[in-house]
This record gives sequence, structure tokens and C-alpha cells, in this order.
Amino acid sequence: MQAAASNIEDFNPDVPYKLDRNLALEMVRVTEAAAVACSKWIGMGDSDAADQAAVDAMRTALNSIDVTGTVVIGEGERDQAPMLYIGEKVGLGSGPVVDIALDPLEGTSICAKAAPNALAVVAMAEEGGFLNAPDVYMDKIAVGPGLPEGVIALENSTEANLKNVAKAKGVDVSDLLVVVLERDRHSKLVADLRQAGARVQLIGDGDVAGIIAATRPETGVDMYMGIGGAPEGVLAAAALACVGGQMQGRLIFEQSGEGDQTIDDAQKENARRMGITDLNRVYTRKELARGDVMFSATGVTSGWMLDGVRRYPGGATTHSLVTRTRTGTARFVHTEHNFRIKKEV
Ligand code: VTB
Repeated sequence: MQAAASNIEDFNPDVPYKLDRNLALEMVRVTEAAAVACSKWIGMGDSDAADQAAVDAMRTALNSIDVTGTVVIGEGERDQAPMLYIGEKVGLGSGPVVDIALDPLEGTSICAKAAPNALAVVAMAEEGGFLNAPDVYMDKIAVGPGLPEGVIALENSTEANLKNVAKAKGVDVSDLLVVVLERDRHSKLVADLRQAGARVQLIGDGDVAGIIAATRPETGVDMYMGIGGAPEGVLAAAALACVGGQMQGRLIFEQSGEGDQTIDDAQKENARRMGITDLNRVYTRKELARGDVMFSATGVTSGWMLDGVRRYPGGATTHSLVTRTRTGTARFVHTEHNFRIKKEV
């Protein structure tokens, strides 16, 4: 019998899989549970309550699946987050040993405002499969699959990236739609994009959805660019590890404390503690999420790819994307949840 994969530099189809395919479907239940729980708070203007509902439900669901899991991308450091903190052990403690990246409610404020693209997200990988990213910012650039390797690079100018992607896609720069978070810090990026002739879609939050959107032709999105959360960068890379696409990310410390040097220094120190030696390193998709990866996202509010939770008397429907590197299959799962039936067993 062949030995199990001893390194996780990248996914190797010839090696027997460690993460059973059924686990991917268990993961849908986890993101569905979080999405349904926080759906009560859609449009209620209370992002903390929405987040708490999602966290509680996700933790309960995770703890009922057959894994020995460690949260590596979670709700924060142990002293800040009582649940699903970095380092928390989750799962039944049987089954495969996995690292877990999660965001029970990616886009708490969009959920509070009933704006589009809030998601419940979970990704799993073999131990060591995710970059243990600190909770700082990350400069990101991403495109979908099917383009030549190296078509995008953070070190390139905005114009060069646009030209390279347009050429690879056989379109004009003016045909490209680039998603960017609407933030003051992006005023130069947005000006440069428009100056070069590209179209820009500004989003309030939710850059995990923004990056996944670039992988799906039906969204019309060609690229994602700009600075968002580093943990969200790892989650997006996990999705791309499964469905394909390229991404680069670089941790950003200067903007974290809005000019407060003490905060920036503390964050750098924290990053070093988490094993980041080169603070300026440009991470590729494979360095952010590698090996046998599984990813599940359930729509909380409707967006590019997923319908949001629809609640009705006695139940709710959810819409999820579940995918894994092993096959690259993207499964869209529509589920009807029946709140009334609690079967006797
Ligand atoms: C982005 C956004 C996320 O964090 O990553 C953002 O896509 C970055 O932080 O949905 P700022 O809001 O400080 O710019 C989120 O909003 C998640 O909190």
C-alpha cells in the first residue's frame, strides 16, 4: 500500500486521501447551521448579535463532527474570543487530524444591514495546510482559473496587472470588472484602475465572496484587488485551492493601528510569535492554503453566487457551495430546514 502523503507542498492526486470526502458534506451542515442561526439578525442593525449567533451555532455543529480539529483561523486570540479562538480544539476528537479556518459570519456589518454577500465559511486542511495568519490586514490580488501562471503579481503596477489579465482573457482592459472594498485606503487603487480603463465594483465588506466571485464567470467579476483582512485572505485562498484560480497576499501592518506605532509594533511581534519570519513576504495561493483542502460556504444574505437564508414559518432554506481540492468539484447545495420536525429516536 502506498504511504500517506508526508508533505503538503501541494495536493498530490496519487496519494490516498486523508480527508474523507464525506467530511465535505459534514462541513455544509456546519456552515448551514451558522447561516440559519444568524439569519434572525439580518437587517437588525446588530452585527455583534448576528456574529454571536453564528459563532455559537458553528461551534456546536463543528463539535459534532468526526474530526480532531484545531482552529487556526478563527474569531481571534484566546484572550479576545471566548469561542472558536485560535488554538481551540474542535470536533469529536476522533477522525482525521485537521486544521480549521473559519468565519462563522464573514460580513457581520453587511448582515446587520441586509446588504449582499454575507457568508458563513469553514475550510479544513491537513495539519499545517493554512498560513497561521495574524489578525492584521492583507494586500490581495486574485483571479479565477484558466489563466497562465503568474498573470497577476502584487509587485506589478495596477496597469500591468490589468493588461496581463486582459491579454490572457483575450479582452480589452475596459471589459474587466475588478472588485475592491470601498475604503479610503483604496482611493489611489480605484483611481488607477479607472485611469487604466477598467470597471470597478466597490463592495462594503465581504472580500471572501469578492475573491470567489472572480472564479465564477456568471458573476462577471474578473479580478479582486486591495487590502482586506488577512484571515479572510486565507479563507479565500482555501476556496481557490479547490476551485482553481491565482492569488497573492502580503501582510500589512502599517494601516492596522491607523498610524499608531505601538499597535503596529505589537501586531508585528504577534505575527512573529505566530511563526511569520518575513513580514514583507508575498504569499502565493499555495502558501496560504495547500494540500488536501475542503471548503464550504453558505449564503447568509444573497450575493453573486449564493442565495441568502430564506426564513418562513417552520423552516428556512439555505444555499451553499462545497468543494475540495481532491476533485475540484463545486457542489451547490439547496437545503430545506424543517424546524418543526424533531423525530423521536
Ligand atoms: C474585509 C472585509 C471583511 O473585514 O476583509 C474587512 O471583506 C477588512 O477590514 O468582510 P476593514 O473593515 O477594517 O477594512 C471584514 O469587514 C470582516 O470583518
